[in-house]
Amino acid sequence: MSSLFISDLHLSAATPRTCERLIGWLESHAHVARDLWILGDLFEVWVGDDTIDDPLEREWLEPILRALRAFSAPPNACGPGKIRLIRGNRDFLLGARFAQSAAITMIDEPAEVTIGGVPTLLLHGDTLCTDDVAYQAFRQEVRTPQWNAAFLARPYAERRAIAAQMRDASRAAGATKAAAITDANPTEAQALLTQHGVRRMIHGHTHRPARHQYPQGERFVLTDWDFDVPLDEGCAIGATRGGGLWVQADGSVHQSI
Ligand SMILES: [Mn+2]
Repeated sequence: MSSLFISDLHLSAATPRTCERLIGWLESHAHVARDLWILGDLFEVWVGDDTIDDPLEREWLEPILRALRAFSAPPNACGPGKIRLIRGNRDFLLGARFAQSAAITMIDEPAEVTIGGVPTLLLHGDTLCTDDVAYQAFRQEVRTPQWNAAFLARPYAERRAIAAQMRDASRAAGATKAAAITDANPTEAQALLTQHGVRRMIHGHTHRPARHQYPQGERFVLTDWDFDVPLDEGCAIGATRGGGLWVQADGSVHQSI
């Protein structure tokens, strides 16, 4: 039995093909997976667990929640906890009600685990992008319990409007940043491997799937999923692959669609 890793699906009402793809993928992989790790950005945006009550969002979200629950249900597994999720920078407000609705166990990052006999560090990956000083300052601000509580206390519609503004600002800022700035910093990655005493690291976030090798160990970057090409963003986004990383019981790693 394998452990599977996926990230950066960025699901929303605007990504019906990616939603459909994930549902099919979950159905076809449930019986071969010992566990599934979702390493952040399952959703394009998450302004709070009351998203589940929004009739418009429910339409695409309910089938996703159902497919996630089915992955962990008999005969695929004997109870919840088969799927573990680390929050990403887009969906860091995922909470307990979502976790229960999807039969998912939420895990704080970085998570030190042994996968296929190999000590492994799991994280979303945005913390590795230390060259993006402006982003790290923003992240520090919005990831405090105080910011979260104040934001979640606002009305749902207001939270959605703020999230849309933040996404537009982030896109505008991202357009002017050099590619190297928004990638993981290799020195930071190597320091983290040493600090945690692990030989392997798996993360997403950068949408630059790769296997990097260092003296300290290796770093796998997961691919994002996007089977919906937004008309206004061209084919660069549509060119990405989707799929998961498999770690077998013997510790070997395979990339799959
Ligand atoms: Mn991300």
